[in-house]
Amino acid sequence: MTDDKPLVAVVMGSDSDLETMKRCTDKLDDFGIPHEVRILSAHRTPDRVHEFASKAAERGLKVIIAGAGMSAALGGSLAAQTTLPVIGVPIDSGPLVGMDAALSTMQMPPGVPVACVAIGKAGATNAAILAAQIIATGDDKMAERIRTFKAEQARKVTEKDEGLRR
Ligand code: RP5
Repeated sequence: MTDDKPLVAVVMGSDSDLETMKRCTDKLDDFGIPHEVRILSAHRTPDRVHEFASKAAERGLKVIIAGAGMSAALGGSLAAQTTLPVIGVPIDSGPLVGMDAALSTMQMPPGVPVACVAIGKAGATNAAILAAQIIATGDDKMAERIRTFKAEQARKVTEKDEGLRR
């Protein structure tokens, strides 16, 4: 996290989601994206969700990432109360290990979209990359960082392939 004004908010339903969502904040750090982290629950602290979501855009945030498990109403609840894009990360907590959260996040009724990424840590990482890509649509430096990230990712895979073939 930096001292700059946050562009991304990483919101999660419980501190039990922190370990998973650390993948997201680490990746935002890699991209140099200033972000804030909040614990807000759609069902346990609905008033605080409203307070946060209704002021998020005017505070200069560009993207909200919402990690939540089980019935996972957080992404939808935030999306209902902001014009910002909301990316939902289904957390693999609870007896259904994230399938419930994935369906709750992706199956938003028409009119209130939540962009749903993969369940768990892979999704938390991808949420940060997707947020970076959204920001990059209006930020050439961020677009360059994403190009570099993708090239580096490809280089590592190619190196492994060539290592195996040798
Ligand atoms: C959801 O319920 C949270 O996002 C978390 O994944 C799950 C369990 O929460 P805790 O009981 O661990 O606080 O709201």
